Amino acid sequence: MNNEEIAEILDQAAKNATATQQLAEKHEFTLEDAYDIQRLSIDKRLARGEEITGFKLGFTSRAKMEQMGVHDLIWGILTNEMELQPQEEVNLDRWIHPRAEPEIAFRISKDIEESISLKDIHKYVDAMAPALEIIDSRYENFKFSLEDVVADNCSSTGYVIGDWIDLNTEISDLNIDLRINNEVIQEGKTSAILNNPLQSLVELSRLASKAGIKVKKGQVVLAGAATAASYLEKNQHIETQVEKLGKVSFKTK
Ligand code: OOG
Ligand code: MG
Repeated sequence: MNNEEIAEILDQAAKNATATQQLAEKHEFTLEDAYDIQRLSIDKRLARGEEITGFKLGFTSRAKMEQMGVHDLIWGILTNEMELQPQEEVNLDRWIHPRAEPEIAFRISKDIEESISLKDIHKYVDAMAPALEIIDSRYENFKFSLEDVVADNCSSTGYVIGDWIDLNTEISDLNIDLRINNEVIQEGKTSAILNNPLQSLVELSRLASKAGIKVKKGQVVLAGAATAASYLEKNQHIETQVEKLGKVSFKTK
């Protein structure tokens, strides 16, 4: 099976909310193939009229690596179809076995075309916000290898972003949590994300420039979850609270 055929399987699994078996071992694809498959599956979304709204980093914290058993930083692509509005009520039937995780989002203010360093971040990013990511692996039982999860666009399926605030606030060591129906289910520190969530932008700039991809003005970047993710059920209120940044939430039905 070639990369295009594998991309088709993953795209259909996402579209039909039906899990597929893992593919990397059976079809012997490499990490490089996996990113190619990810691009091919995004091309299918673009052909349906979706637009790229940003990027996400994955496995930037130990909590996530340990929960999923994958220990390498990964990156994926976000589209407008994945974006939810704050407080939106979303029907869980559109997904397979969704989980939510608390994140920090950044807003790009100037195109990034090369690898940038931490001290230059403020030239390219003007705001940040509390965010929630919804991940929904297209693989059975939410189990995958590094190659599998990358090919599956890093389980990307939804995100919601709170109010943007200036980048001036120091965010390297803030409390961040995940609340379901007002009960704290996960809690951590933003330092869990690569010691400083801003470092995720440095990593993205390196990976994107190497792949020949521009991170454009107006796009958003999710830094990666600071805590493990939790499964969603119907009729829940899901919220993250991030010290100094505020909160954002959505509902399920
Ligand atoms: C892969 C996505 C990881 C994060 O924030 O670490 C991720 C997964 O856990 O299914 O989004
Ligand atoms: Mg995430």
